[in-house]
Amino acid sequence: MPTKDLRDWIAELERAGEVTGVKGANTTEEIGGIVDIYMRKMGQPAVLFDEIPGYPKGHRVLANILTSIPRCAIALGQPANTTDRELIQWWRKYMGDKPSIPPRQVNGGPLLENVYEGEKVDITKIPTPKWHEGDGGPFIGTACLVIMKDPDSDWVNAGCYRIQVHGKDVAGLMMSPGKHGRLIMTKYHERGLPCPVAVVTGMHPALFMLAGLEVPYGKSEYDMAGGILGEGVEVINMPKTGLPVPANAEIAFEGFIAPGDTIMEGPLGEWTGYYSGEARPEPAIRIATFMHRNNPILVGAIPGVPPNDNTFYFGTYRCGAVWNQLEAAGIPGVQGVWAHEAGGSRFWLTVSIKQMYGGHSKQAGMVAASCHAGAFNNRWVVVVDDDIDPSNINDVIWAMCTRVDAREDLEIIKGGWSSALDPMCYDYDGDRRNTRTIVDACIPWSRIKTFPKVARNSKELESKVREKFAKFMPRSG
Ligand SMILES: Cc1cc2nc3c(=O)[nH]c(=O)nc-3n(C[C@H](O)[C@H](O)[C@H](O)COP(=O)(O)O)c2cc1C
Ligand SMILES: [Mn+2]
Repeated sequence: MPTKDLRDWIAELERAGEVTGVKGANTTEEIGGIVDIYMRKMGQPAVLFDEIPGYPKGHRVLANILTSIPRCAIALGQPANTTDRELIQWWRKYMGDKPSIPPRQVNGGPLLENVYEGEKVDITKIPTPKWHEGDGGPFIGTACLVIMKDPDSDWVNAGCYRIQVHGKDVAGLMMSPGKHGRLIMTKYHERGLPCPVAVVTGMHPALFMLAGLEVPYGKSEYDMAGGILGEGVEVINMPKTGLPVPANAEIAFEGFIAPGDTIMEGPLGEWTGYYSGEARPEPAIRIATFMHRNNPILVGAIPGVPPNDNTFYFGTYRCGAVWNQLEAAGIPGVQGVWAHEAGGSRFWLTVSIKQMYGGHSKQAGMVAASCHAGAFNNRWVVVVDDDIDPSNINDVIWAMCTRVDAREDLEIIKGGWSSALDPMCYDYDGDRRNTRTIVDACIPWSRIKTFPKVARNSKELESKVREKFAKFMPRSG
């Protein structure tokens, strides 16, 4: 059995009613325009575009991929009816176990169905949308793997960094400082050597998820993805660079980044919902080989006004990481964590606790706002009691409306860990910081026994009527 690929995931989405089709939308603005609408409201299916004007029928684009709990769950090998709470527990366990299985070399695969070299390379054959009107051009790499090998060891890194199409055999690559790809590229360039690189799009989403997460320096994302899939990813080596790419991926190309070879790159709307400036010079990939499956599917994970593709998969991962770190810091009674989708999974965290002592809720809020997984770009932390579902924004707002006394319950922390992507960050001489607010929306500890009674089902009545009248229950909630 070949390892699971993108098409297996799409087939599972079809069975779960998690994907819809759109025909006839163009790449210049219509696909992006439609994806923007689908992303805005949670609970919408993924969208598979076909019959794209100017391209052969069957050359498709898949977007709005990981903006639902069922789609994330299926990608991680879990049932479609997994709840957000269960998914967070899955990540917590995953972070503890860190399963890892190395890739397996194979001799061929569907990716080799169409191979072009030299003059014949033309990546513009792939329908590549301009995702938002203000973008600097079409981006073929959003949900992608950028593969590089450390020149000093066997380490193969696969990071997700955006790739802009600049012509039939040129692409731009944007890697922020500190990213593994950038560190590896710098090693080649410091030795005066071109950096070999391969780009893959349209692989099983578990690979994309790992490529977008902070896998430690020196560890291959391929091994980690194998751990999720339960078997080593089948790979073939690209002919010029020898870099391994999944044998059943949809689209791949390889090439070289010469020292000092840059091209004006960007902008692309960011996960914060804003642009961060104008086009800038970034490394150029000169493409030597381009290959794709028959009827290739380009996959997009589009940043933009959240909720977006970062929100759910990254958000549920972050919830697990913050939960683990709260417990590691000695906070008892954590019942739930939610990195709200509208906050791009970083700006807003809700933590639910079972209060056990005075000061417990403030302590939980301070740790959530400062622990490694929660601190970067955070702006709001709301701590709620255990009767509040942290992923239900109505519940959270109700708690904020009825359990907060601003004189006591708001803490403002200045000089927090931030970045230029936060439009409200401020500068200490180029050192980007932000202000964050902790809202203690728990019932005051001193009033916990006398606080007005909540007018809602007891747990007992709730489960009794849910069971007896199961077929009359609303679809969700
Ligand atoms: C959809 C998506 C797009 C991303 N785009 C970029 C990007 O263009 N540049 C970048 O430096 N990081 C980007 N990131 C973040 C990196 O993928 C992430 O930091 C990852 O850990 C990088 O891999 P590395 O740890 O091997 O460097 C993106 C993440 C996602 C999920
Ligand atoms: Mn890495």
